[in-house]
Amino acid sequence: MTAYEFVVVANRLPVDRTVGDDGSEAWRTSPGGLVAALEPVMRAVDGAWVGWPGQPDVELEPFTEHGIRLVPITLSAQEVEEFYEGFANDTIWPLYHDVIAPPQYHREWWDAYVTVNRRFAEAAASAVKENGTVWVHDYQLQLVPEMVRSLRPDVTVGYFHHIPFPMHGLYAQLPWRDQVLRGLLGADVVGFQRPQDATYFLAAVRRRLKYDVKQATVAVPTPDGHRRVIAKAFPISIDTSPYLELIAKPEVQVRAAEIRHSLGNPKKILLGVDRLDYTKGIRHRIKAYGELLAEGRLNVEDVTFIQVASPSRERVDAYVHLRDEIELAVGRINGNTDTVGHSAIRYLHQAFPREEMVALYLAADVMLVTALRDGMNLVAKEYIATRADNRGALVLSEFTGAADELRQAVLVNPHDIEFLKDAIMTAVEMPPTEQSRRMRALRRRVLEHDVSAWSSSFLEALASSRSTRS
Ligand code: GDG
Repeated sequence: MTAYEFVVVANRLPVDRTVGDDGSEAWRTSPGGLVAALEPVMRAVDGAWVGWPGQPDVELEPFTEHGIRLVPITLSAQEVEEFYEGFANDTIWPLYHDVIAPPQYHREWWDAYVTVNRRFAEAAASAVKENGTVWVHDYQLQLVPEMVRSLRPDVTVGYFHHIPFPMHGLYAQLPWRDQVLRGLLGADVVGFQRPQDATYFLAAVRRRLKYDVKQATVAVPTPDGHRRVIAKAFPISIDTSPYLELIAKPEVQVRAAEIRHSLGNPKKILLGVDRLDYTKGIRHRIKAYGELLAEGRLNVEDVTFIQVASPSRERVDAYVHLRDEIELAVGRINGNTDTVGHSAIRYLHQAFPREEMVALYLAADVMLVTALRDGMNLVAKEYIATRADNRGALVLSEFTGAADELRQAVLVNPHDIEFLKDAIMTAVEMPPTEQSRRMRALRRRVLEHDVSAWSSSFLEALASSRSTRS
């Protein structure tokens, strides 16, 4: 195989397979921020992307799409169940989000995790050039850094963790806690969303492995001395350009006006946009809103709340239950408060094209981001990017990575329903001058610190770790 200077390893390839009416197959670049951030880097240095195409038992040779070399990894249906739905999404995901849902620990899931991580590592190790760079992404692949290092000691390895890292008291539950730490420490730089995540990781390394930790540097023992590993925060952001382009399009503006009109021209539109996930605090948000209506602090004739809950992980039990709970709560509130002409909550269990999402952001007077735990939360940043007129208000949970940066949002503890209700009222009633004062500062932050600033800062740290390597 041709070898590449820069290899990205992520659970998913940055493309989705589409099947046309005539049965023909094609690939469409998925519009994620990660692709946008890495595309320029990959083009500049000749890169490849190792990942799973998203369907079981698909065996594909490496291919090039939109100028990116793609190296597909095959997962069997059983591996999708045990590695992806099981260990990644039903063990690590709930544990790392502070046990909001109970993590399931199964030894056969762990075995599948090790097997699949090795497959990714082997593909990356054979795709990368001598002295090249491998950048591994996220919690599905925590063992890959160490596996790549042992296969290819010449290579520089980076790892970025997109979700939170839990405090030691919770992390210690993981039956394979030491193996996972060793897996991550195979990287030269381990990046996290918040300084707090890096602190928890370093504390776990110190306590469990007894390695020497000084500030952000871990000394990992090797047969001939030690290796230095840097662990620190690199808060991720969005590619702002497609958002700025879309809000300037007349058809998107017309669509935003149409949305407001179709809701009966409410005085205020509230919006939530999330994958349907128990970490996102959708139930808390609905409860608070329902109580505001019941108490008469909000009136269904004046406000509408649109909740987009895009389908996610639908084969994992916790997600099936969550969907039932949310739909029950929405049905109750609408049943109790709707009038013939006005609906309290427009609940959309659907995924929409980005144009429609931007029209929704444009239409929304108040954005509700009430996650109970979230690595960053890009929705908050996307909403801000679309507010070119500096109007609108963001209610933002303290438990998101975004809250570290977006201090001018209306910050809230979503567990405290009274506080959440007051925060929603503050946002609904915020005078335009106050909206504008806050939004200016928020926009400055998001536009300056975009996803390319994020990837550059990570890659600079990785390059300097290489130059100081002993
Ligand atoms: C993980 C971490 C971290 C959602 N529904 C639709 C749609 N989306 C898009 C949003 C946004 C993205 O999905 C969701 O990103 P978030 O950051 O909000 O959350 P996670 O999916 O949990 O992402 C998170 C992130 O990784 C990056 O490091 O911030 O903390 O959990 O871009 O707009 N997009 C479209 N239709 C939908 O229906 N087009």
